[in-house]
Amino acid sequence: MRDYIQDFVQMRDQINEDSTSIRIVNAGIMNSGKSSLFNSLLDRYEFTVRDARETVAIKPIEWQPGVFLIDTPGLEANKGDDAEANRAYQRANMIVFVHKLEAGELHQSEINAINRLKSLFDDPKFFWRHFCMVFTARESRSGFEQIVQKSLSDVQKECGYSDFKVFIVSNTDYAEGTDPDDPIPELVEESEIPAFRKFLQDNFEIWRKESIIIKKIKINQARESILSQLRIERDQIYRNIERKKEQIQDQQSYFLGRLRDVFESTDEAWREYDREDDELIEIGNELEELKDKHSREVF
Ligand SMILES: Nc1nc2c(ncn2[C@@H]2O[C@H](COP(=O)(O)OP(=O)(O)OP(=O)(O)O)[C@@H](O)[C@H]2O)c(=O)[nH]1
Ligand SMILES: [Mg+2]
Repeated sequence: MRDYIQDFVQMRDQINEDSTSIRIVNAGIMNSGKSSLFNSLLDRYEFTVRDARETVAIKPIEWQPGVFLIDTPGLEANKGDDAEANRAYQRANMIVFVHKLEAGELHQSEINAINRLKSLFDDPKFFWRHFCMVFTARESRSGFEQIVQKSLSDVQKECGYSDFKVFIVSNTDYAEGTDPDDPIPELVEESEIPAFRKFLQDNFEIWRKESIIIKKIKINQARESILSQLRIERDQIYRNIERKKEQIQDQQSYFLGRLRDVFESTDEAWREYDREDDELIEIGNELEELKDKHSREVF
């Protein structure tokens, strides 16, 4: 039998841990600038950046006390569900979907990926409240507004919502603007990284409060789920006991029947024996009489 108490303790600890930390998780196809975006937030080179498929494992880094940035590998169009990444998205306080403007509008595979992320949540409203989009490489396209507009209208059409926060950033401008040898504050501002960072920071308090409510709901859900499994197991045990009882009763009545048969046939044998006994006495008597008669006749 499973150790349900152990399961519950594990679930409760996980929920408690979730409620005490804030997790910001990025998502997007490979090479979209996910790791670069988180490095910009951190103001340091923490996540490896390369112009090829680079991030292969989920990597959390503490950005501020209790606030984690979780860098994920690129979503692949034809890849099946990745359990680890899915768990990270389900536990996220904010999912940051990253798209690089150099690639033009959102690709169908990215729209599908957003729908897949949405399907990880029971409540679509909850999902959209914890979703935002960041377009990177702002400096690479002069007409980026149209690309963003078209992308958002596609998301609206295919995913059913587009009223989430959108940032159009440049990681390269930010890096250039924050060069300690030659800082360019205007370039930093233009990169929209500070605005994105402020948006996240402004939400910390809200997410912390929300986490307390979610924690209560989740602990209740965990309790209910463990209880319902326990009830199922208890009913199964009762059914097994009933089945065993029936089997024992069947066996008992079978043996009692057999015993009755044996007793009856023994009684019959005794009666037969008694009858034979009477006959024997009779024959004995007859013999004695004959013997008497015979001896009288002879002498
Ligand atoms: N021009 C420009 N290039 C960028 C920007 N952000 C990222 N890049 C470049 O895009 C390439 C990929 O960046 P990454 O941050 O590694 O992208 P990723 O999404 O983490 O990639 P994977 O980990 O492979 O999924 C690198 O060459 C970056 O320098 C940006 O804002 N502007
Ligand atoms: Mg990466």
